[in-house]
Amino acid sequence: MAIVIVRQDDKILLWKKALKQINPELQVYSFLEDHPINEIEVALVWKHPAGILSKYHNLKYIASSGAGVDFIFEDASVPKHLPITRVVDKMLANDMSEYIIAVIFNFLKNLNSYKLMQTKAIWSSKPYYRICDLKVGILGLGALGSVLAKDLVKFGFNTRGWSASQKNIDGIRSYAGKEQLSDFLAETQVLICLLPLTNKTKNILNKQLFKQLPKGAHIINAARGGHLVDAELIEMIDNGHLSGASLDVFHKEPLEPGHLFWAHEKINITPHCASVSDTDSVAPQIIENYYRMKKGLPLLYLVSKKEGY
Ligand code: NDP
Ligand code: OXD
Repeated sequence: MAIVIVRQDDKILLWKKALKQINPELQVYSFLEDHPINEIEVALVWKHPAGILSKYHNLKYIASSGAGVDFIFEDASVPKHLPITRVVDKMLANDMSEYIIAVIFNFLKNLNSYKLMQTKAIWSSKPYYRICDLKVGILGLGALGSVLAKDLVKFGFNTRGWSASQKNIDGIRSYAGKEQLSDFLAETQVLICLLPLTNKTKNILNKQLFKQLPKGAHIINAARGGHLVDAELIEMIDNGHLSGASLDVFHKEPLEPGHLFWAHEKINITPHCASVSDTDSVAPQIIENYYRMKKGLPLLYLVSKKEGY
């Protein structure tokens, strides 16, 4: 009766410590140490090596240690019958909101342009936006997008959101489904992507979508690199339709050294750090689900296999 942590970064010990702190009796193993394969019932994963999970024959479910689960669906060897859970966490949502708000203010006040001008010793001021001038649109009003939407409203931004189903959030104009996407885009000057990466949302940030935004719009992608068609973003910035983009996520991470995004003056890059699961904040829900599984109760934050999120 044990949990195995499978990830390829340096956070395994941190997760182990956070879980053991709640229940020191719990058997928690790193996949890198000697561990009883047949006793493993839960795999707590983040970008695990493909193929590895099929060796745990007594697995009851797979827990993503992040909000996203696309990397689990991408591993064709993951047994199809296993439930998948994901992280829904207040701190994760607040961190994302703070990140996006910082990026929006950067855009509003041209801070990146000034940083660039500083490197060339250029003294020249630019017109700036005010909060009241700007219409902000969020693709995805889920655990993260809905918190961001409420925070943007508190700041006074004119805010709209697009999701699969209609939402009722105070101060937000809600658009739903493919039929309402064009209306949502028509006035959105800052477009934020917080969608899960699924068959339906892959490559959604493409030329055809960008063309429907007003001239000068800014793109923020903090969801997944697979949402964006990189070459079409560059084309639409270079032809002047878009003013620029702020990207936290990429097709291949780390972003490859020669990628055109690195040197593009109108593209801001952060290294997939918008919001990162805090082990102490998230560990209680991992343990809660472990007990639920033991008691045969429904798991929290189950992913829909059909929808892929
Ligand atoms: P949720 O599943 O809670 O929300 C997803 C939202 O997207 C929902 O509102 C859903 O609509 C909407 N949606 C899904 N598919 C479609 C579609 N085809 N058309 C329209 N709307 C759609 O996810 P989270 O908010 O928790 O996370 C979103 C993503 O953010 C994660 O999947 C992950 O990729 C990324 N992320 C990035 C981080 C970073 O550091 N850069 C950190 C954490 C997450 P409905 O509500 O109607 O179902
Ligand atoms: C997540 C992420 O999905 O960090 O949680 O990207």
